[in-house]
Amino acid sequence: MKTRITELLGCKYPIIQGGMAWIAESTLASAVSNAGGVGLIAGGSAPIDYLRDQIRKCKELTDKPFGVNIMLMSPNADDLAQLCIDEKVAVVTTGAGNPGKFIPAWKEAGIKVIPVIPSVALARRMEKAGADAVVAEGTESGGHIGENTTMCLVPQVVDAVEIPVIAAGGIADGRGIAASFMLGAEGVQIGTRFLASEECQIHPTFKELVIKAKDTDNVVTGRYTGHPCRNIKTKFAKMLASGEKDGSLTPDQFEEVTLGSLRKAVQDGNVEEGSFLCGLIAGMINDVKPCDAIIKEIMEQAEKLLRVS
Ligand code: TUI
Repeated sequence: MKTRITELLGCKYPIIQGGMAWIAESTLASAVSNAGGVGLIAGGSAPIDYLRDQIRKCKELTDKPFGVNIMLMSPNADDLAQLCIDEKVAVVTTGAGNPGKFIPAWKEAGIKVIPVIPSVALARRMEKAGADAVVAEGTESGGHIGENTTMCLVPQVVDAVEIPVIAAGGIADGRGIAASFMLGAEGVQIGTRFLASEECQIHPTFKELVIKAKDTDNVVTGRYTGHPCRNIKTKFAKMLASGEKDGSLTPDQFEEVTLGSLRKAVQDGNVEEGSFLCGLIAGMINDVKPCDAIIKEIMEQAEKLLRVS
């Protein structure tokens, strides 16, 4: 299945992995790239030495293209952005902000730049700033989200820009890819499905929560802080949601109790104090498989539906 995205990135399949903060590291990224997609390592708010180490490990684990996600709210985003240039990373995606100021230097270094955007206005700005493609991310995604849905956002972004569009949010099987292509996307970004992969290094409790999640086991917290995040509906997430609703948690208190909660979920599987960021499609995910089996299954289904093979 050739699209402008497979051509741009030099990959077999038009699938990029979500740049999940605290989660996406070299084992997962290299497994996705080796399976024909494009794996990503999350910069998150990691120390620069950690990210450098992960990039170098990934280079040892795959000779296929892979990328780095820069989370723009990170206090050290400037340093991580420069590291991508120094390490000659093939692809950079960005999240949680406007990467405009970094784009000229990334382009000059030959990096393919793909901002993740939640709106048409930002897609247009990114195209003007020189982005190679955009990920149009619907509110079905896990983690930090915008308000528009994948179904509504993707065709509007496709109509607004000339550069290729990658759909994200709620895509975990071949039907999701086929639907995205019908909306005009030329690739998909998949995050939540890879949480339940063998190569994903999250705590086993996190994988179990993903697999057990039903369609309704999901909640958005933190809208009043300006950083809404989609999570699995654990007791902790329910407490945050009700505290936000009834005013018993101020935004400052919310920030305080969620400080470090991503690490507690990912590394410790701590359901009392961890934030298990996860997309709405988790209800459809029922097993843990290797990344190559996940991608093979998804692509076979998509190709059948799209009748390209
Ligand atoms: O970035 C994500 N998902 C994320 S980042 C993350 S780590 C985090 N930790 C604590 C608080 C917040 C985040 C977990 N999940 N997805 C891409 C994404 N980008 N979604 C929404 C946006 C976005 C929002 C506003 C992109 C640009 C933007 O622009 C604002 C502006 O400056 O114009």
